This record gives sequence, C-alpha cells and structure tokens, in this order.
Amino acid sequence: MAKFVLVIANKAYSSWSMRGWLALKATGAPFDEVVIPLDRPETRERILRYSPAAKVPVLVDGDVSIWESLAIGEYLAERFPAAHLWPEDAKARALARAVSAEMHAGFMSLRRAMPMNCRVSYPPRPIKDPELAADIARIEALWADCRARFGAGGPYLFGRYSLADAMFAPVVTRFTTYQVPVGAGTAAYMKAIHAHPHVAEWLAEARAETERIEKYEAPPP
Ligand SMILES: N[C@@H](CCC(=O)N[C@@H](CS)C(=O)NCC(=O)O)C(=O)O
Repeated sequence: MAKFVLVIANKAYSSWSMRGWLALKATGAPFDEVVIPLDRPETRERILRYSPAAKVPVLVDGDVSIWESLAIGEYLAERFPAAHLWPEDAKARALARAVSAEMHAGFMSLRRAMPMNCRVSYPPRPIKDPELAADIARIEALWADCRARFGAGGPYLFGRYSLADAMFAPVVTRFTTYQVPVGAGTAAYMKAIHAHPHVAEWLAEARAETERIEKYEAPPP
C-alpha cells in the first residue's frame, strides 16, 4: 500500500485541514504531510496540483485524490473498518453523519465572525449578532443531544471518539479562541477535545508555525 499523502494548509488557520488530518490520524496509518500556506500568490496553483476544487484538505492515496473533508472521512472509514471512525450503532452512526453534514454545510455566521486562529485567545466580547448567537446555541444543543443519547461510553459526542468529533474539533478551538460563554456540558466536552492527543498534537504544531497571515491575526471588528 502506498503511503498516504495529506495536503493541508497552515495548522493555525485551516479548520478544514484540521478535520481531514484528525480523521487520518484516527486510522493510525502513516502519512506524509504537504503543507501549502494560505494566501500566497502561488497557493491556488499549488493546491490545484492535487485537487481540481483548489481547496485543502486533499487525501492522496496512490493514484486517487480525495477532496472535501467529509468524503475523506468516509473513505478512511471504509478503508479502516477496524478503526471504527463512525459509531458502531446504526442509529448513533446516522446521527453522527447528520451532525457532521450539518457542520460541513452550515454555521456560516460562526465561520464568518470567528475565523480559526487556534494559537491565540481573545478577550470575551458580547455576542450581539443574532445569527451568530443562533449558530452557537444550535451547536451547544446538538452536542448536548448527541452526548445525552449516545455519549454514555466516554467523553465524546458518541462516547468513543469519532469522525463527528473531528468535524467539530475546530469549533471547539474557535470557542476557546473567542472565549465564547458556554454551559457546563459544553465546557466538559471542550475539555475532552483539547485533551485528545491528536488535537493536542495539532495545536502544538500550530503554535510552532512561524508564518503569520495578517488577516487571520486580528479578530474581526
Ligand atoms: N468543504 C471543504 C472546505 C475546504 C476549504 O474551504 N479549505 C480552505 C482552507 S480551510 C482552502 O483550501 N482555501 C484555499 C484558499 O483559500 O486558497 C472541505 O470540507 O474540505
């Protein structure tokens, strides 16, 4: 089997890269990383060498390239059934896929107002935008729902760590970066995500990056 290659962007800023990377790490398979920094004149052209969609992450498995974080997760779940990337119970698995797809397609206000910079922490500010408040409330509610229904076996959304946690890990780091006020259940889940060794490894590598991109370094006004 050819070694996987995962094409990603800056660990501090690229939330989708983090999702793909966490999914691949969860398989235990060895892989090489290609890091293409965002926002450089050559960024698009470099990503296009791996994916026609010109976005990262891209998983390269021999002669096939897979882009879109969810498709990468699904591919890896099929390739590594023993890694149990999705919950084993069919109903839990369906809910895990539903919330992952909801993340993949939604929460635009959160993504706009709170861009990822997992190296920093800003002073808390009142959340005045009702759409942003609604995104945050929905995320807290869906995390609580998954935990209440399927979380008994561990500290993650479906008890055991799964792709659903990989999809939401960059939301956890955003909540930390922007010091979003959250309930006790959310805080406990966030603590578990930060303590996960793969998340901790990503965050340590993000902190070690030297590149600073101005537009990601200041919180939006
Ligand atoms: N829906 C895509 C989103 C990928 C995406 O937007 N990636 C950003 C980085 S976080 C990107 O590649 N941007 C390229 C650029 O800005 O040139 C996925 O799930 O993988």
